[in-house]
Amino acid sequence: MSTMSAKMSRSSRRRKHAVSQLNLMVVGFRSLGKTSFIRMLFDTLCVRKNAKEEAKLPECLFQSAETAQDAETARTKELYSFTLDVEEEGEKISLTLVDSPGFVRDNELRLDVQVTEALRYIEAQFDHTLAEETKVKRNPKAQDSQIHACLYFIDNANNGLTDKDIRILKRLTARVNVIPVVAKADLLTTSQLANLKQAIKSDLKEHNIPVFDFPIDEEVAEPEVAEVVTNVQSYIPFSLVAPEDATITDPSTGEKIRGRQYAWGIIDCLNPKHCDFVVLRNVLLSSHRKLFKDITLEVFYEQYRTERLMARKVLGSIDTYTLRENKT
Ligand SMILES: Nc1nc2c(ncn2[C@@H]2O[C@H](COP(=O)(O)OP(=O)(O)OP(=O)(O)O)[C@@H](O)[C@H]2O)c(=O)[nH]1
Ligand SMILES: [Mg+2]
Repeated sequence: MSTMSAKMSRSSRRRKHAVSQLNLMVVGFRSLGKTSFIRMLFDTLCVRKNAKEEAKLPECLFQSAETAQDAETARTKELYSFTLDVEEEGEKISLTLVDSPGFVRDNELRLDVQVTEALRYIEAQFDHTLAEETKVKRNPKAQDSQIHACLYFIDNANNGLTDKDIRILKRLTARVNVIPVVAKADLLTTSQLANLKQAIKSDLKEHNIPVFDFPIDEEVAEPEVAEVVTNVQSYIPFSLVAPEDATITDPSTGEKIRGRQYAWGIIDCLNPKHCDFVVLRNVLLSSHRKLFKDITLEVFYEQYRTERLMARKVLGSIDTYTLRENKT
């Protein structure tokens, strides 16, 4: 092995052991299962060391949202985030999950304010990077708090995207990688879900909404995973089912599963035949993680940075103009 390649393999080995940061956010209308999704994802994570105890975790992760009288207390009232040190396929990830309050359906003004608040949060993370970049002495250990992917929850009671969805998605897709998901997929039959997915896909296309476009060339995917997930794009929007609190056992194996029970049978939330959770989880944490981060930095952050610098320039020229005006 030449010294050069030895050096490179050493540095790539080091990179492999370096902790990678990943920040995910969920947004959407009220009560679509955003917090339930965060809870389920949290439940399937392999948390390193005693990080589970160390990290300050939000109470809602351990609360039930099942009963009707709990609905009001279970509602997410403000945006919160928490960070976990996890290990996924041998890679260390510092994972931050951001949950946001559901958008209201019946008040357009309030809705716009809520979307602005979500966007402000995303932009505030860009501001952190911008501030760090302009420092004379940069902190090499500066945290990357940028939101790398944002799941947009779509109400399965509609026959596709509503005008409000379209308006919100247009604003979000200008700032972040948006991944559309259909929550509570258990409430739909197989053909209803297929029709809804198709309707959402054509609405996205018709209105030119640039949600995250999964590359057809699936080189980014791990080889063994690629067998299962040949074309991630075809899954969009991902269907999700969150488990209920009750203990559910698979009648065929007698094992405890994360699922939902009905009079006619059970759903296993981790079964790829029942919903797309496992596929989406793999896309987020493994196969497309780096791509989400690269696009965030190279496209969304760059765009934001340019806008900010332009705005500053304009403000600056106004300042010199007024100064000159005042002098004369
Ligand atoms: N049938 C079904 N119900 C679900 C599913 N996921 C969540 N729920 C239920 O839907 C209700 C709302 O769930 P949450 O996770 O609190 O929804 P949310 O989007 O966080 O709500 P807000 O924070 O108010 O916006 C709860 O009663 C959940 O039990 C699902 O996959 N299927
Ligand atoms: Mg919530």
